[in-house]
Amino acid sequence: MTFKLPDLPYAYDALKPYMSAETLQFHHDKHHLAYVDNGNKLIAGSGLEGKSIEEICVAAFASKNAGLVNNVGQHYNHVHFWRWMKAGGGGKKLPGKLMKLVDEIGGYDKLRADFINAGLTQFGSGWCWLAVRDGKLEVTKTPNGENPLMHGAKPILGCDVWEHSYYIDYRNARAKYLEAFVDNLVNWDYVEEMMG
Ligand code: MN3
Repeated sequence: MTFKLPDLPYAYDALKPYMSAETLQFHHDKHHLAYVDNGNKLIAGSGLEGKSIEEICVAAFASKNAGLVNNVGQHYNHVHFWRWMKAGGGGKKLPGKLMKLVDEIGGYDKLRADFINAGLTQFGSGWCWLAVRDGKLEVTKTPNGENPLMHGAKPILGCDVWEHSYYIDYRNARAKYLEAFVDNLVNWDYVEEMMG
């Protein structure tokens, strides 16, 4: 497959004041584009060209192909990251099917605390996640371009904790960025849609 940079599903300034147009211009137009371009170079001749992006993530991780893990992994992660946010999102009003699974792991307040803590304790770059494994939710974190697909689970929400995602708006205050993401940006309808 040929990877393509998707358009943002909203205007560059749609997420302010929680995420600025400048952050989205650099993050989407430059960082994500680089993963797309590098992914297309690395996939050529790899034998994985005909696979889905999910299958490529799993196969690249299993074969310890770090270039593909990081570039195709980041492409997958960012395609969804843009859609995991919306203006006026966040907070505890979750759609019913999702809320039911959240209640099974201790409720919204615990999920919020666990998710933020996962992002805070990911040393260096990476992601914190809400994923589904065997019908149950779990909160995890991964380094660099890895994602839960590579660890046998289905990601339904992820937050990018690489500094390029927050340094323009929050400088070194990763906790403030994570709180703003959960409280003001998450598109819970898309999270539920990812449950399939
Ligand atoms: Mn990023």
